[in-house]
Amino acid sequence: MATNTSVPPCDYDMADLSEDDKAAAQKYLSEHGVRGIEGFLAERLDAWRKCPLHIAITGDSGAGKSTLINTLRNLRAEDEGAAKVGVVETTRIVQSYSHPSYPNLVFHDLPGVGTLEFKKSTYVDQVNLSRYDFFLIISRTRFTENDLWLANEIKRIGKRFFFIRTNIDQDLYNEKVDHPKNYSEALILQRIQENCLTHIRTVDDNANVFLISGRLNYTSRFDFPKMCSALLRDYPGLKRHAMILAMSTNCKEVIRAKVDVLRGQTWVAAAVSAAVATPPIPGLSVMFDFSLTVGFVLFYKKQLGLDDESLTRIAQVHHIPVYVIQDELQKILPAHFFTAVPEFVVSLVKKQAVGTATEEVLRYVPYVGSAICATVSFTIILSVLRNLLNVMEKAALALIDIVAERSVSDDEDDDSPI
Ligand SMILES: Nc1nc2c(ncn2[C@@H]2O[C@H](COP(=O)(O)OP(=O)(O)OP(=O)(O)O)[C@@H](O)[C@H]2O)c(=O)[nH]1
Ligand SMILES: [Mg+2]
Repeated sequence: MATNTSVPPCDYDMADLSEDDKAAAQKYLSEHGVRGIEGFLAERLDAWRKCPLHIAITGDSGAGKSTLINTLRNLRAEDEGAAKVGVVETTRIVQSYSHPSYPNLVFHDLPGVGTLEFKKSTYVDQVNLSRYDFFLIISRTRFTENDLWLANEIKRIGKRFFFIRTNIDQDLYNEKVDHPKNYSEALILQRIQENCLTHIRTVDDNANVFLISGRLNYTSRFDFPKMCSALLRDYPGLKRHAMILAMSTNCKEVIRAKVDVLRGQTWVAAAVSAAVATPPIPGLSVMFDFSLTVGFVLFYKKQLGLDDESLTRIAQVHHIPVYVIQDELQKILPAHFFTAVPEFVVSLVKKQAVGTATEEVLRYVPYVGSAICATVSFTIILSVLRNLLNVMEKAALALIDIVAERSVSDDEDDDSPI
C-alpha cells in the first residue's frame, strides 16, 4: 500500500530538556505513538529526573503564599532576597525561587486569585497556569469558593496539587481565646482537617491536605515536616507525571498530523477501491473492493495505535488494565471495530449507503476521472473512510488522555528522589 505516513516535525515544548532529548522525544513519539512516551522516559531516565519540578504556589489573596515560600527558603520577610509579604495585596508578578537544599524544587510565587487585578475570569491566562508542573493551593481560615475553583482548574489541565491549610498557629490562638474551657489542639486540628478533606475531595478523591503555619518558627510543628517530605518523596512521580503530560500534548500533535496525512489520501484509497470490480458482498448493493477497504481500515488502526498489539503493549507498559482501555475506547468506537474489522466495514458501508452527498465528491473528478467518481461506491467508500478517520482520531486522542491519567509511577522507590 503506497501510503505516505511521514509526519511533519512538531515543536516539542519541553523547556527542561536538551536539544538531544527533544529530538529523541520527537522520534519516539512518531515511531511508537502513545507507548513511545514510556520508552522515551525509560531511556532518558536521568534526563527527566534532573529536570526541576515547577511548583506554583497559588490561592486566595493574602492566604500566606509568599510567607510559605520564604519559610521554605529559611528566610524571614525582611531578609534579603525574601518574597514580599504584607497585609495588603502584595504579589503582582510571578516570582520564582529555588529551594536552597533541593534546587530541583522551584517555587513560583503567584499573585492571589480573585482580586480586582487578578479576577477569576482572567487568572488562568494571567499567571499562565498550565506552565507549572504541580500546585500548592494555599488556604487560610475558611475553605473558599476560590479554593474550589482553583482545584477544579488545576484538575482540568490534568495537573496535581496539595491542599495547604495555613495560619494554623493563629487559628489555635483564636480558639484558645474564644473557648478556653474546652480547648483541645488535637480536636481542633482534626476538625479543620476533616473540613478541608470534605471540600477538596469533591474535586479529587485522593487530594492530600496539610495543616501548617507558614511562619518560620513553626516549621517543626503541625504537618509542615510531613508536607516537605511528601514533596521530596513524590518528586519523581510528580515530575514523571508532568513529563508524560508534556509529551502527551505533543503526542496529540503527532496523531493529528498523522490523521491529516491519512485524511488527505482517502480519495486515492476510495478511488482504488471503487475502480476494482469484485463480486458484490451479500447484503450490500455497493460494488467495491472489500478486502482493499478492510486493508485500509487495518492500516489506519495500526497507524493510530488502536490495533490489538499496540493496545496490549500500552496496557503493559503503563500498568493499565486492558479492560479500562477497552471500556474507554468503546465509548467512542463500537466493540467490533476492535474484534472484527470486516464485519465492521460492512456495517459502515451499509449505513453510509443511505444518504451520501455526491456534491462533495465532485471536487475529486479532475484527479480521479469522472468514470470512477460517478460511481456510487467511490462516494460511499470515501465517506466511510473519512468519517471513520474522524472517529479514530478521537479514540487515539482519548487513548493519550487515558495513558496520562492512569499511568502510575512504578519507580518512585528506585533511588533517592532528587
Ligand atoms: N499567623 C500567621 N500569619 C501568617 C501566616 N501566613 C501568612 N501570614 C501573614 O499573612 C499576611 C499575608 O501573607 P502573604 O505571605 O503576604 O500572603 P500572600 O498570599 O502572598 O498575599 P498576596 O501576594 O497579596 O496574594 C502577612 O502579614 C503574613 O505575615 C501563618 O501561617 N500564620
Ligand atoms: Mg504574595
